[in-house]
Amino acid sequence: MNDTITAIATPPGEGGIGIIRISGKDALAIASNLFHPATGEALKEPEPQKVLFGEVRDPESRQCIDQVLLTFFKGPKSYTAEDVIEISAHGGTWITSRILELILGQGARLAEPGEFTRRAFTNGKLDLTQAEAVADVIGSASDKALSSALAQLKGGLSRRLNTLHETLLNAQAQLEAAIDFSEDGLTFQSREATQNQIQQVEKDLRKLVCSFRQGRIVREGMRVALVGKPNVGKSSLLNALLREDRAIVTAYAGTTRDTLEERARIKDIHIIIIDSAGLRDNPEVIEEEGIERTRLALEKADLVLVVFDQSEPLDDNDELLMNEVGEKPRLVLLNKSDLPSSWPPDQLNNFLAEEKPIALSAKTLEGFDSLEEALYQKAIGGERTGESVVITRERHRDHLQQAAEALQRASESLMEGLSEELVAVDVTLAMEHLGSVLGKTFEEDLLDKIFGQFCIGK
Ligand SMILES: Nc1nc2c(ncn2[C@@H]2O[C@H](COP(=O)(O)OP(=O)(O)OP(=O)(O)O)[C@@H](O)[C@H]2O)c(=O)[nH]1
Ligand SMILES: [Mg+2]
Repeated sequence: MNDTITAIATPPGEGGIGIIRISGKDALAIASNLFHPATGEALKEPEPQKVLFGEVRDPESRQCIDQVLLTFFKGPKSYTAEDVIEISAHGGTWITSRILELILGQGARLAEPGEFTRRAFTNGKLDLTQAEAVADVIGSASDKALSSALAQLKGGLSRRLNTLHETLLNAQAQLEAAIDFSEDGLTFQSREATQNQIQQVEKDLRKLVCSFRQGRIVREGMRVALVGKPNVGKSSLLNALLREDRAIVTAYAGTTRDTLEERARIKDIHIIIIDSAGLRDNPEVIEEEGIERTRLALEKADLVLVVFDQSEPLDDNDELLMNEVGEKPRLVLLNKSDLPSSWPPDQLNNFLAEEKPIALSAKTLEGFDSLEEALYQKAIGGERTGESVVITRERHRDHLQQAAEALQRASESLMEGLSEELVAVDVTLAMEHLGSVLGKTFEEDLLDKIFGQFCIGK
């Protein structure tokens, strides 16, 4: 942790500017050996956060490598809280790697992916949720994803969790006091008051856990699986949604054998559309394998588009389909609306019961506006919880879920009149889970995993 690290911070390839970053106690000394300000003075103790113009020269050959701008960020007022130097050179692959090589030659070490941010975390500049948000800000692919990542970077989630942690600490103190001093006849906050505190925190945590579906959809996109009997037009619908002939479409039932994933965008959200093999009884062998994959796709989907062909009479396979979909969130689509319907309205009502189907045609694109609006509402509108903080990572969801469960046990123990010691065990456990999300307690391999997903130079 004490060495000085360096990396090219801009993406590989050619561009207007290429930035090389150095962080650590020798950052300034290393830069002084390579950088020569245009003023002719030596780079001794430059004014922090001020941009200097000059040249990078090879200390051995004295050859000028490039004209650059250099900025010095004096720790702790820097990204990593250490001394940081940023050199903005012309953005050529050769130039940036030459400068990097010179810096390495001065004793710096090449940074691991995410190591700058890891240092920012270790040095207390960011907590773990904020460090994770840095990767999400960089990776965000829509305004919604970006604003949710920025809110987390600015500490939205941390503040919420810290407040809850504080409340638990308070409840814990009351429990401990009751354990230690109860025999002296002192009275503390009543068990009910402590229980109320614990229940309130549990409720808040459960709300956050519920925001995960929304958060993940914003961050990664909504997984939408097209399922239906063979030949109802699933692949045609995929193509129509993508406005591209991506999947093979034929009049032969059983055309699609494998699942196929494609990304599309509706307004500001990403969706991942999955086309799949048609579901039916007595399939052929390859088809059977395809159907297994359809089931997997179904399982992993956030939303299922259940496709029917309203130009063909209903049969047993339609029933089979509804059973397969089970309780998954869904939209029912009646495709081929350009053809005459073979479904008498009564039969339709009986069969679909409470569903509000969308009639549409993959051929004429009739009904597609309704479909896209419905998809958008499913992704965004339907479940607005009024919660401004959403969680976007499974890691957070799992810890918060476990914290909520521990608190539920704690409040049950209080209600049943069990001892404070027992209650305190669960409250402590809940606090530990919150601490894990924030990075108050962590394992090195968890950090390796989180920061390993960063790009080099971040
Ligand atoms: N008239 C009409 N024909 C359609 C429509 N959608 C699909 N078709 C036709 O229906 C047939 C089957 O379409 P596909 O998209 O291959 O159906 P699928 O559900 O993917 O079929 P499998 O892959 O076999 O499960 C093709 O001949 C399409 O041209 C539609 O809206 N109107
Ligand atoms: Mg198909």
